[in-house]
Amino acid sequence: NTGTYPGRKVRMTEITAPKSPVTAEQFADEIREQLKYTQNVTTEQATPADVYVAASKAVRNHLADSWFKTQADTVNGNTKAVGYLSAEFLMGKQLRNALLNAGLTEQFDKAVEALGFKVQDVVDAEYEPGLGNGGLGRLAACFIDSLASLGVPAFGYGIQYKYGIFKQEFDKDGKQVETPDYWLANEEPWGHIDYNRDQKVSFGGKVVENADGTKTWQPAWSVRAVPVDYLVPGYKSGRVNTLRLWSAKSYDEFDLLAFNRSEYMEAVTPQVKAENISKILYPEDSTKVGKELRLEQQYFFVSASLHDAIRVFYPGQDKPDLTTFPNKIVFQLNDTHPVIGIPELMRILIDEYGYDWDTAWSITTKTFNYTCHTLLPEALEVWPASLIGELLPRHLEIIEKINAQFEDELKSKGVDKNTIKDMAIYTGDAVRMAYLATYGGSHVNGVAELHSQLLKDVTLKNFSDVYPDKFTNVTNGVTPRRFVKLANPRLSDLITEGLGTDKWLSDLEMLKGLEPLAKDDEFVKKFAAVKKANKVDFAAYAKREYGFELDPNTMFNTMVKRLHEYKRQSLKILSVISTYADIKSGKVKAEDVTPRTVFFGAKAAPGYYLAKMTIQLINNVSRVVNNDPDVKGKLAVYFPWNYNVRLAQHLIPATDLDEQISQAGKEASGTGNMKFALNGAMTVGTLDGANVEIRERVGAENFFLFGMTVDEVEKKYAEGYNPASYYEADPRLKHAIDMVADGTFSNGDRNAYSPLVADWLTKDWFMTLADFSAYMDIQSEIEALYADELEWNRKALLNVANSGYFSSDRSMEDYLERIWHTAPLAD
Ligand code: OX2
Repeated sequence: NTGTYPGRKVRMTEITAPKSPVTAEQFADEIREQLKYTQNVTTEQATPADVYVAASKAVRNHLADSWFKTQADTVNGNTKAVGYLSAEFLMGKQLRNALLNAGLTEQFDKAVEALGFKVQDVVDAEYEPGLGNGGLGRLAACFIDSLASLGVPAFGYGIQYKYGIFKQEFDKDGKQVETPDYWLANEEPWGHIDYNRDQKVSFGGKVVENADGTKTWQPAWSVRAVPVDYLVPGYKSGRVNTLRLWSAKSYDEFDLLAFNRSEYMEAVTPQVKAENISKILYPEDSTKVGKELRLEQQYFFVSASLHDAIRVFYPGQDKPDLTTFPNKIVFQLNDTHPVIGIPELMRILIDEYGYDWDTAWSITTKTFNYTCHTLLPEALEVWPASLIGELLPRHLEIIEKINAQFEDELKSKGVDKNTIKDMAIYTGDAVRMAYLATYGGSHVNGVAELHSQLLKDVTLKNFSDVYPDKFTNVTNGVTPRRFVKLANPRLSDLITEGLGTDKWLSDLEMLKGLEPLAKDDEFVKKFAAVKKANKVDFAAYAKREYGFELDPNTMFNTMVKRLHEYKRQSLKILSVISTYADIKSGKVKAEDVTPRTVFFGAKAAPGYYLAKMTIQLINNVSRVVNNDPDVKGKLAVYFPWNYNVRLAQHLIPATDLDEQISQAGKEASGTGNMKFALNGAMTVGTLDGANVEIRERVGAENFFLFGMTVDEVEKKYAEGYNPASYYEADPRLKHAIDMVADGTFSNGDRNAYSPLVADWLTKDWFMTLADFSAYMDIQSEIEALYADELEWNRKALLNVANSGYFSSDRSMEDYLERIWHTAPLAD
């Protein structure tokens, strides 16, 4: 039962999960037992939330043996493990995924009914953990799912934040309001807190030089890092990996003196400070944050994880031979957030285990690799040296020494003085984490072809000139288990029917087999019926969750992603305003309008002023448009608040047209674009990020391309960009912006959006105005095709058939081959 990926070296062993590990009756008994002995309620007393916890624990028990076996094989086998260091893991709900991978889906459904509950109520009782901001965090979750499914031994290492990404609400004026996401308010059955495998993480203090020339760091304070383990079950691989999220606890260092002076609050200050470290996820996404607490978080989880890996791979050894460390585990640095791991491993090797500098450096550089997720210079972390010096004085010394060694190396390679200065890891004032990661690791990768190319040509050009072999690309991917099978069961069934097997779920390139079926009108009609049914479902969901009244007979047109100027939600909302104006004024005849429902989903960083104003504008356009009888049935705009993984799983399968309209050269990859294509949406997009590769694969004729290219954008910056000239030149654009300025969407208040309008007309850094006309023009093409239902669906089906490449299984295989040089465990 062994499958291979076409054209790939890595073989995937498919262990079919036991068909029926238990019957539905047995599983019902297991739930009853959990209710009785761990929940301590009778079945009669139980609520859906109790049943959710009980069922979750029962599933977890089913995975326990595979988990132990995987751990043992990871340590004893000859296969190097992967450590995925990430400040974010945006896991989404766990129950359905665990059931799928444990082969217990049907048993669960039947058992819950037999116990007298509704499956939906039980599943809804799960609260989604929001331990990530967006694409970067969700990517980490897809990657660990794929590693487990491929049977590659791996650890995800991160932080168990007490508060995840904020909950988004809108106030009566349509403004974003952030409320805390205390996701641990109720029992959380998935994480197992393991007090006996804690690690001590220290901060501050000073470094003293010993008589023999060695250094001793005398820290000022310490935190206890306690691991919380989550199971990461593979799909039909028989493997269960570990996601280890660290939680900060204080040591019992109670200041008795302060207490005796009856200064109770002061006495507990160290505890409060310690536990603050894992209190909250920074709600920033590819934007700059430079906060002391954030550096504490980074060091906290990275230091604990490195020590944990040594504990796991050299059990009980006081003097392990750590020159073998890079053969045991390879660490991937997910963006710059964990890069402090490089000086930390140096410190561990030199100060804790007594290795000399060169040996330590050789081990360290073999151990780490770095993935960059951005091109925005402001999103590459730079830490003030003073802050590192205060918090991690020994690390600052090590960084200085790394930098000195780096400069020598560059000199010896004949790099000129000015370039060496530009490349400094340590400038004297600051530490550039991306440069440290590039020099201190074996490989650097971008997350899509175009992005990796731009990293080499622009962002890290000097580095790629000196170290060309370090640079590679791995295009992102998404897990088909969560984003097709769980999110879109109807489409999954149709795919299985079309291919005659469900093996595509672990070999997604098999979707190619659907291509001939795009010529079969009957199959295309079935495909269209799936989309229609999903839209009807989503309308019911949106009614229940948000009170929206949606018309599933309209085109569902979606733009969901973090709110950022570069992603250009502005472009979309200006086009909606323009369409609204045209329908209302009768410029477009009612019978010529393609009825459309436009969805936005987006959180803005709490301190991001223009992004928050854009949210307010969208909400107010929604209010005006949806209440205007002149456009009723033709145009509607909805902004379901608090976009998260759960909403994604409902909305993506119901979408006809997906928006990927960032300014070319700004979106590193995008992963939503992949999810939409795999679920049979058509894309309107620019040549940016992974859009480029999606279009290449699905075919230019099956993708709505518009807008400037990277080169054209660069040229325009160089010439001097004047947004006002576009405003003057396109009357549609002028009218739309004037409506924002004249109070149409602010009850007559002409000042409500003036900062946004002023930015558009005078700055418009991401050239929304310059791409507006092209964007409006492509909409006519889109509407023409949409009018031909069969042709539209044929093309949408071709998107599905040709998107198999965008499986995160394939991404993982690329990492294995190009970066990690490891393989799945033998059985
Ligand atoms: C995001 C990128 O913006 C997005 O393009 C990419 O698809 C995703 O990471 C996964 O690679 N923070 N979030 C990102 O980059 C940073 C920095």
